[in-house]
Amino acid sequence: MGHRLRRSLAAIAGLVLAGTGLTSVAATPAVAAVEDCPEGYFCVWSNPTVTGPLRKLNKSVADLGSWDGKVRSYTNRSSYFVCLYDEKNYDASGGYWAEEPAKPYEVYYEGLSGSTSSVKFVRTERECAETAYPWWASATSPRAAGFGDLNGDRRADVVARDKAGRLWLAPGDGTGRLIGTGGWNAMNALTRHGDFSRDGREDVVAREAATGRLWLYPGTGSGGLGARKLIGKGGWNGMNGITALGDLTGDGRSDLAAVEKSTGRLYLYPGTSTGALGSRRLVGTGGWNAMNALTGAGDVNGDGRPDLYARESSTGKLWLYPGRSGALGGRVLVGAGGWNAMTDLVAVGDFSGDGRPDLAAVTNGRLQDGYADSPGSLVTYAGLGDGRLAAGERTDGNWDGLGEFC
Ligand SMILES: [Ca+2]
Ligand SMILES: [Ca+2]
Ligand SMILES: [Ca+2]
Ligand SMILES: [Ca+2]
Repeated sequence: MGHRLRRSLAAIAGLVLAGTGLTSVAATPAVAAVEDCPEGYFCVWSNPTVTGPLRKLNKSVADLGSWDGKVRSYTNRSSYFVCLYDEKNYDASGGYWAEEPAKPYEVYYEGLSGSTSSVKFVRTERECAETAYPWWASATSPRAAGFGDLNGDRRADVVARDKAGRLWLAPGDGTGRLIGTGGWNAMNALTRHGDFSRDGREDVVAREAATGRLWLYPGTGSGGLGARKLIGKGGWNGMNGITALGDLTGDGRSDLAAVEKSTGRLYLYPGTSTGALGSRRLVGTGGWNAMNALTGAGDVNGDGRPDLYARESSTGKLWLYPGRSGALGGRVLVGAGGWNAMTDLVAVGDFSGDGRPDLAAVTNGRLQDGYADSPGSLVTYAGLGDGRLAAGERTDGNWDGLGEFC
């Protein structure tokens, strides 16, 4: 990666910025040059003090041409991350720098010699060197699981929210497709498990942070999402661990579970024929605040009822709560510890291709297996059919720099 130093304009110019009402020093030529960069642009200068020839950019340039290696200082007034590559054609292998959006009064130096050969505008930092979506592979399951598959091809799909608030479908062949163009950062819970709208297609449920409302985004059956429908008028900010978990009540409709923060009680919200949620019922009398992750992994023990995995925050243990008729049975330990090293637990059905539901997790960089792990590694756990999981396999290391998964 090219060596670059970050300096605020005030630091290099020794000034209080114009427009703050505190200006007491006349602008120097350097300040005038920075202010020549219009809002919405990424500007580069050929001198290291924001002076000399200026080039204004508002779109990616694969080859800077006469400016190749000449960029000595720059500022970003665009709303994009700007990737500065040492190689042409956005080749990250030679090193790059990702500049944050909208830092209009910060100026950056390239050191004694410029090294930038190409510049790319992207929405999220990870796109400087990676795809916007995570790399996800899933095998075709011998039978439809009834969940985890948004496009009906019997391959488990992952939905990923990126840092820019877009939603991506990763259908299991290593590709990704945009299914939500923006605004998803307004949601602070995402979950999906089967069909709520009664059309046989899997749906997504999301909680809106500002209002505590719960929204149903009906799946189109081809991987996309249709117009949303309100299924919870408010109060959902009082709940933790909102988890679609499948049909626990046995009426063929997918249900939702959530923990009431004030009491630690686990409630089941049964799906109904209208797509709305029915009256909640108590399925866990207390203590559920001790859990910091819930996931509805499907029928992992093969008795026909959907089950729930929960992670205990104080111990990092993973517990299985087997589904009963409209209730949960006594818990069984399936992970003796270490699960706090995971940011996300992703349960999207069978992705190993043996018909048994599996579990995936994304590391958060905490200690794992006795050594510090890097954040953003995907670890997959094949379901054994009796609720237990095979040892985790590290599958891909590029699940970092993303938001939530479901
Ligand atoms: Ca699929
Ligand atoms: Ca549906
Ligand atoms: Ca079960
Ligand atoms: Ca499997």
